[in-house]
Amino acid sequence: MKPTTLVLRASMVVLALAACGPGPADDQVAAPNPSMEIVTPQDGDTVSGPAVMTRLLAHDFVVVPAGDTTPNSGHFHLFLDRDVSAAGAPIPAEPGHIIHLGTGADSLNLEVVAPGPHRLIGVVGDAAHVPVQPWIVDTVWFFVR
Ligand SMILES: [Cu+2]
Repeated sequence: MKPTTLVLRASMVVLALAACGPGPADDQVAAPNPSMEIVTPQDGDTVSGPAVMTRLLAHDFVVVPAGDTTPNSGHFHLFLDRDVSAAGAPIPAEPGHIIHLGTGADSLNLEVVAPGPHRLIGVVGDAAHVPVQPWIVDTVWFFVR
């Protein structure tokens, strides 16, 4: 048997084992693949102002209050018509524009949003408000009439 054939056969065995999924003796847990979703408003929505309700959804991570260091967790932040802040530094706060959902909430009523087009970016930050890396973000554009 040629060495290349051996390597190919060995990788096929590895692939076959990986495809079997967890067995009774397999205590490995799949690595989390966290993401977030801005459910409301949806991208492209036109909504009545001035108050705009936002609802957020966490996929494959735990939403906790700021300061909670549970592994694979974080809290939501909203950037309304602002670019996201730098990686590696705490997210600032700017009333009406950069908002921490530090209680672990997954919804927020933006009380005064001017008529016109808006961009809303959701970012998950860690216990110290630093954006989780790799980024957990979602962006929607919406219009307030
Ligand atoms: Cu925060």
